Amino acid sequence: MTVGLTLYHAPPSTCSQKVRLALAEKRLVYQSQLIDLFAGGQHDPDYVKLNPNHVVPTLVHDLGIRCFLNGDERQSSNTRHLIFNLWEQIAELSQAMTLEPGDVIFSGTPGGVGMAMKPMTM
Ligand SMILES: N[C@@H](CCC(=O)N[C@@H](CS)C(=O)NCC(=O)O)C(=O)O
Repeated sequence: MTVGLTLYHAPPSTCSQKVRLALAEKRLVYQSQLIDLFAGGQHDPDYVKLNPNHVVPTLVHDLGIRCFLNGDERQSSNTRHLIFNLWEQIAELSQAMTLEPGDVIFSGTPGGVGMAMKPMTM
């Protein structure tokens, strides 16, 4: 199984617990990377590249986005290429509405849309 989410977290951190609960509620599988706050793991240069605020948790997404039409792959990309990342989209939408478990967010689309093909392909 490919795991597209990696959670950098610390067991005693309530901030981490909040995210672990949200992921469990949505039954999302993630790769776990433990950060030892008491040993200063949040200041490790490699970790700071991921989270310049030196805090946990950090959730990294790397999810494939693929679309097939009649068995032919038309689109293939990854969430890391989104112009507005998943967290920005959720934060923006949450300003205007209450998101519930199971809600689906339709965002933009990767290249490969039939209307933009030459010749146009539907
Ligand atoms: N706004 C952030 C806050 C994250 C945060 O403050 N994390 C704490 C643990 S709960 C932390 O990493 N502290 C590290 C430190 O103070 O050195 C969130 O809710 O995720």
